[in-house]
Amino acid sequence: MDFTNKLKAIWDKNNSLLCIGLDPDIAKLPTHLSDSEAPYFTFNKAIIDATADLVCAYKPNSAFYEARGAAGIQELQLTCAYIQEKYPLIPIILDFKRGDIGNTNRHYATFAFEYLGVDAVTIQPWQGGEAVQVFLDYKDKGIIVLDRTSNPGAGEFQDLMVDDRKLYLQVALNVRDNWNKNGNCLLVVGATFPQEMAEIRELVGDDMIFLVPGMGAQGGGVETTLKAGLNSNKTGLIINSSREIIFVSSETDYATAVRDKATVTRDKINSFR
Ligand code: OMP
Repeated sequence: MDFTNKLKAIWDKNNSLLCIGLDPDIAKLPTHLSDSEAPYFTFNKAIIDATADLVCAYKPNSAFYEARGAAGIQELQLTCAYIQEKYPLIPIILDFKRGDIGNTNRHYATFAFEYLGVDAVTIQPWQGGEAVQVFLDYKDKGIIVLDRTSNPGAGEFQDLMVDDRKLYLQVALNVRDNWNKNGNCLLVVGATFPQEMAEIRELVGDDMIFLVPGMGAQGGGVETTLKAGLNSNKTGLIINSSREIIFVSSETDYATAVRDKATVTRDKINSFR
């Protein structure tokens, strides 16, 4: 099943727009895990088992694994394989924000789609459609393009006026009209900028799905996000939260606390749909 249909099915099945970001950090892990052989995988596994009926996706961010070298990459691979085997209905988004010339992108895509076998990736649009075509050609995979990011300094380039429109609106329009021929493109739109999110929704219409980071630890609001980004089917959003959920407790029974936090977050999101 392609990424969009897999996502739509799990939105319905789990009644959830919540994506949990699997961004482990050795300094923040429950202390009893820091000495274990595969601390990130062990940590993730418990979180996945505790939340698989509450989420619409998991989003491991490659940076947290790459930082630990070969061992980290192996734990990323184990995490993806575990989800694929035990919870095959839940899509995996590899957040790696890659982008280079086409020949190099081919190898990034191979890592994500052939080696890890993930369902979607985040990419940056800076080098243009010709360069990212190699990602777009994976028709069954979700290609999630950075558009209006959640960080405080996002506007430095993204807000620049280009032909009477801000750059993030030009990117959104270009993705919709030129890159989305296979219907597999999504946009990253931060929860910290609801006004910009509303403008993008208005411009691109109902069909484009947004990956929304920035809720929780970065201060994005639930109500403002839902108001700005929902489409007319009351979906259209993958709302990510990482630190606020996964590090809610450092006790040995952290998975129970994670489940409680994820339940509250999912239900809060649903209360504004
Ligand atoms: P928390 O702030 O802990 O919820 O984590 C947010 C996650 O979303 C991290 O993995 C970020 O790298 C990622 N992210 C952003 O925070 N802002 C963006 O604009 C884009 C992303 C992303 O592509 O997911």
